[in-house]
Amino acid sequence: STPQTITCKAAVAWKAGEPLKIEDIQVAPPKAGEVRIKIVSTSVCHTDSFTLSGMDAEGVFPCILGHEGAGIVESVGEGVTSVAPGDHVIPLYTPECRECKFCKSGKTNLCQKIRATQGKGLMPDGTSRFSMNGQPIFHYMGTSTFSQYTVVAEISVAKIAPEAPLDKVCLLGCGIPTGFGAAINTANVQPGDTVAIFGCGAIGLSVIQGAKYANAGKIIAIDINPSKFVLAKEFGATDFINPLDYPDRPIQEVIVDLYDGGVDHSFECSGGNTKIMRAALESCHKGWGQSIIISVANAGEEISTRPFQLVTGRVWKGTAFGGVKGRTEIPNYVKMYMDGSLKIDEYITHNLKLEDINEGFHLQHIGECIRPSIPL
Ligand code: AHE
Ligand code: ZN
Ligand code: ZN
Repeated sequence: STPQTITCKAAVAWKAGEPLKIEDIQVAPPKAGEVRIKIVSTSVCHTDSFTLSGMDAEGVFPCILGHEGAGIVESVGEGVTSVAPGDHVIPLYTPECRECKFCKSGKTNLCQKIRATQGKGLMPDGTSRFSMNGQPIFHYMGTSTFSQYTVVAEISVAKIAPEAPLDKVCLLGCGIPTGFGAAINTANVQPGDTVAIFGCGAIGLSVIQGAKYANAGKIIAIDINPSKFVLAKEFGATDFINPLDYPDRPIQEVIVDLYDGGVDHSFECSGGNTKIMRAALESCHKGWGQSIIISVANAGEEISTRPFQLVTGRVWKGTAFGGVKGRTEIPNYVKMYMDGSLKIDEYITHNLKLEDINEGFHLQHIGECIRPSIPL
């Protein structure tokens, strides 16, 4: 039977800086190459509140935010072959078409096949599947998981094992692969390496998890909120530094002193603080230390350091979605969770209803919540 328009609940971002509002919206059927998904669970990532704040250069309103979700395929458009109704899936904000220059390069996960329209809040054909009483509503990051139903491109869908609990593996939509992949793919942490993690939220914890998986030697957790060290330790951190304990010295100086000239790898997971990005770079060992920028800074922000830092062998890098090619690799992250070699449950500090999603944003902002799990 031909799929029809669905009316369902969604959290709509009407305007930058305003709380999300739960509305009954319309979700059109998937067009050719598209997939309509019944979202079962979503979480919230800092980037959702970043875009809602109005600081995202690509933010368009009204839109439906959300990019950490999991669900079940409800219907597929013409020509879709890789998934079918009933399949359990995770929507991907970094797609994997396997045929664009980027996908074929073997050098990056940044598939560009639909990047232009995705950045404008539209499906690849330049239109939206979301509306409310005839008024179009924009998509977000190609995923829009704050809705009971969403439509995404086929290349933006990772098919996962049906046994996996969707209220947990929804976290594999962003934070966990981003941090874990930054350690494994982007930095290529080696056994015995010394690693520093600036910021111990969901991303930092995932870097810690990845560094431990790679058998790093010292794993240094850095945060100004020492309550974060409890989970950091559980995830594998060996050393703990609160920069507020060193009010008279830049933290990079402290780290270079304490760790024999600096660390092999540093990871900036601070939520977009460009001063911390600099401190992370300057904590690296002369000659080879590399620093990975993970978080998203406000529109207009710039990073700086003395060029001498790079001349003397430190390397500044960045990563999106941890370098992970989602359709190929996310099913393996699900398997690792199922066989006990990847932690997910420990991140979920709150269970919230969709109606309370603004509270989730708030709790995350004040550092109370690592990740909420929100059933749709
Ligand atoms: N739209 C922003 C940039 C936002 C951004 O950098 N997004 C990250 C993912 S954040 C996940 O929580 C990303 O993957 N970027 C790669 C890409 O292609 O967007 C802006 O500055 O305009
Ligand atoms: Zn995210
Ligand atoms: Zn591609």
